[in-house]
Amino acid sequence: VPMSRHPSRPRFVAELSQCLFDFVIQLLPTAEEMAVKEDVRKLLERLIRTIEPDSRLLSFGSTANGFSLRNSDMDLCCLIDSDEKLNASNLVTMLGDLLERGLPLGIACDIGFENRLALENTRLLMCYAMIDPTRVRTLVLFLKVWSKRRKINSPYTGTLSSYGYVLLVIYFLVHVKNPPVLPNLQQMPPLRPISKEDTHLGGHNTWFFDDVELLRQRWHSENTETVAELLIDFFRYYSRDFLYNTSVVSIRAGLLKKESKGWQSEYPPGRYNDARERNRLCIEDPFETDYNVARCVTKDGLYTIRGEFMRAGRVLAGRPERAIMALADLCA
Ligand code: 3AT
Ligand code: MG
Repeated sequence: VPMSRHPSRPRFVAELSQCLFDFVIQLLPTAEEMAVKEDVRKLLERLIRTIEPDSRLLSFGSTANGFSLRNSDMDLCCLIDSDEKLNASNLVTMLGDLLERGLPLGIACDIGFENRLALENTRLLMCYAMIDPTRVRTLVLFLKVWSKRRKINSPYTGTLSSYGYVLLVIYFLVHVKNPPVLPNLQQMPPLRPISKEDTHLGGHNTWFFDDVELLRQRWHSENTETVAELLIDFFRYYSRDFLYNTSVVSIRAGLLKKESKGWQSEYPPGRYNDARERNRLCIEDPFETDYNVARCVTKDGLYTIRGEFMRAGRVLAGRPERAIMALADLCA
């Protein structure tokens, strides 16, 4: 029997899953890179403490949530625990000088101050990643590489931040997939009563179910789709089904309407930065719910992003001979 040049669809999809794992694994930071980053964080923290002894320097973003790629920047957040933040401006000056001159070992980093919400949303994403590490991490990391290679991961020029893409993936796994791949950590009943002081940060409710060990014992997804099946469906959903003009992605509450958040284009189009331009693509921040994470996405940016979702869908729906070729084509 002659071997078919075109493997069957199920075989293609199975092969694609394997390729996605292999592809993502070689892009992960090495243990050495992680160790160097931790050394740099400690060094900077020691420096900061010479000025403000009651301060801490914590890592957030991809370095802390398990979604980092090799050689990615490090996001750091400086917290001052004392009430009198007398030295804060000295600290900012000192860090500014330091970062301008460059850090040891060629590590690039951003340092922010008192960004406690970012620390919490980092922890939320990390918990989601830990519930189903293989599927969640592979999907997220692949989409990060893909969006960078396709040049649609640039909030400064009108496309979407990595954080935005991660929220699209989690929304898809919690609210679109049926049965869901992930539970909604912000809507699960707490194990014990919680008080408002414990859960609110600057007026925002930051509570979520964070006992991942317990979840891994008790929560099992009925969804058995492979990474490749999920990826193909992700591209289908965001190129065909999601209603960009009227809908808001919310990992906290599911699908919302722009109207219900006052994010529709109710004003006559002005020339600069009017609501319409800011809210082309709407992704609600999990905690800061009046904040649209995708507010930087412009009309052109969204057009490009949607075009890329469609292109990816086409590449994977076609009958490529081998999964590895499809992946190469996808990220070309
Ligand atoms: P890269 O590896 O740097 O591409 P990342 O996972 O570090 O991706 P970002 O650099 O986009 O992601 O964001 C780092 C963190 O900063 C993630 C989140 O805690 C916070 N953050 C970023 N953008 C926003 C935003 N628009 N609203 C609120 N928090 C944000
Ligand atoms: Mg980052």
